[in-house]
Amino acid sequence: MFAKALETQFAHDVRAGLTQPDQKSLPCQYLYDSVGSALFEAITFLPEYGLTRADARVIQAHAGELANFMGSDVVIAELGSGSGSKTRTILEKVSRRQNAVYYPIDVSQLALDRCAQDLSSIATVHPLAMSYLDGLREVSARRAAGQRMLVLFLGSTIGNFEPDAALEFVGEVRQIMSPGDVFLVGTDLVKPTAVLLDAYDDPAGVTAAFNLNLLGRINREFDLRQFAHVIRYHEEAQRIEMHLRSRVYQIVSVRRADLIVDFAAEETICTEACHKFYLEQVETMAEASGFELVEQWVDEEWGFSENLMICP
Ligand code: AVI
Repeated sequence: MFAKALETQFAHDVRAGLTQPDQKSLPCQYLYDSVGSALFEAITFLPEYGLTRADARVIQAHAGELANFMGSDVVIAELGSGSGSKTRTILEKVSRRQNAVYYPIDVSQLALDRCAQDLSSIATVHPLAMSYLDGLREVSARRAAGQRMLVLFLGSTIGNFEPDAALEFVGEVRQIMSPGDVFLVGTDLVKPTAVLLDAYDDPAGVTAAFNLNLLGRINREFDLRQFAHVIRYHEEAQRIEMHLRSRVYQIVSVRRADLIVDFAAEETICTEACHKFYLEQVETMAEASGFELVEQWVDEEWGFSENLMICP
């Protein structure tokens, strides 16, 4: 039932995105099928893409402080767990004080299975195959009276939301949380354009493969050689965009979405927007959503911050 609902949603989103009159687009969450997730993991090892290593450094440096701040009766929820390697450091510190209870929340059962396998030696893992907000409601409902919740949203996934949607999302998270609960949000910071262009258009072509795989996953009738990976940086919007540019005029039939779509030569599909932040903007977002920002732990080497927000 869950798989069928996801397939219906997928077909709907593909049809809606590819029939937009001005700029065709596809939701970036669909980049992460099993091939896409493996390619993303490879991206995190690229010398040009420092974001994930910066995130891990910040967490490594401050996990002890975070565990002390949370005290000894805490449940941990993570929105989009990925491979869970950064979370391991936090769980290790928490497990020195209590049995660590961890709820990874993800729509990908594959990611959840891996995460549970990797982390079950240090925490009691309860994977939730749900949307972020439904999963968080579930964790909040399941916790015992007086237990604090630590919600992790690492890796700057918040940057893949449009700014209004990010604000709305943080506000919705706040509504589910209670006084004393903590939200730890990772944000990639604004940095020189040349660094960003290399990070999202690496010379080995791994990001290009990650981007092109989206079309392959939608429909094997896409000829991936007829599309090119393109990166655009919008300085004012503080946003890197990934596009797929059609090399020629072409018509493609997308059966899963009950759609026949044509692409002009040079026309692009926008597949992802990655917003970069200034520290003050994160503070404004936290406060506008009803959180109090208590810490911003910064990795100066790459330009990344983990932002600790508490529910007053
Ligand atoms: C998952 N997300 C934070 C990555 C980013 O940098 O916005 C996704 C990514 N896209 C291309 N490279 C990495």
